[in-house]
Amino acid sequence: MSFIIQEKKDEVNEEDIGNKVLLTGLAHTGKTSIIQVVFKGMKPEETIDLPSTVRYTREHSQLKGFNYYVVDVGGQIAYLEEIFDILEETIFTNLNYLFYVVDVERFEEYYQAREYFALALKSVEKICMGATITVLVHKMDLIPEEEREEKIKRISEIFYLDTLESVKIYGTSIYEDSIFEVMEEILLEKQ
Ligand SMILES: Nc1nc2c(ncn2[C@@H]2O[C@H](COP(=O)(O)OP(=O)(O)OP(=O)(O)O)[C@@H](O)[C@H]2O)c(=O)[nH]1
Ligand SMILES: [Mg+2]
Repeated sequence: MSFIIQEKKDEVNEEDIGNKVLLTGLAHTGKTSIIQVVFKGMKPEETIDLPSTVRYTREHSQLKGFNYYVVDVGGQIAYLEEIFDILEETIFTNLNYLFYVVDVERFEEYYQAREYFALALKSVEKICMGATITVLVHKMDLIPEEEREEKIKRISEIFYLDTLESVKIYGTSIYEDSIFEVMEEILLEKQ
C-alpha cells in the first residue's frame, strides 16, 4: 500500500511547483507533524501516532493561499544517508527552503544532528545555493520557559551557527503559536 502511494507521489511534476520546501533532521523530531499541522490543519494531538516516514514523501500544499511543494524526509539514518547520496539531486534541485528540525529534548542526539546538518549545508552549497536555511529547535512545549533561550544557544554553538550568518534558528512547538509564526515568517516573507 505505502509502495503505491510512494509511486504516485513520484509522478508529481516538478514544473510549476511553487516554492520547494524540505524538512529534514533525525527521526522522531517532529517533521511530519509540522507539515500536517501547518499545511494540512491537523490538530497537534492527532500527530501522536503518526507513523515514521519511510524514505521520503513530496506533495503540493498551500499556506495562506500560496503554493508550496513540500518534501519530508524520514529521519532514520538509512534514509538520511540516501538523500545525501543517490537522492541528492532529486531532493535538493530547485530547493528554496530548508528546515532542519532538532528535538530539543533529545540532547544526547545533538551531535549526531549536527553531522547531518553539516551534510545538508554541503548539499545546499553544491546544488541550491541561496536556499533559505532555518534550524527549528522543536518540541519547546516540553521545556520550561526560562530554559528555552539556553537550549537555543546550546544548539547554535554545537551547530557553529555563529559562523553561518544566513542561517536562522528558532524555538518551535506544534502545541503553541510558534510553529505557525515561524513557518509563516519564513515562507511568506518573499511572497
Ligand atoms: N511535545 C511535542 N511533541 C511533538 C511536537 N511535534 C511533534 N511531536 C511528536 O513527535 C512524535 C514524532 O513526530 P513525527 O512528526 O512523526 O516525527 P518525524 O520527524 O516525522 O519522524 P520520522 O518520520 O521518523 O523522521 C509524534 O509523537 C508527535 O506527536 C511538538 O511540538 N511537541
Ligand atoms: Mg516523518
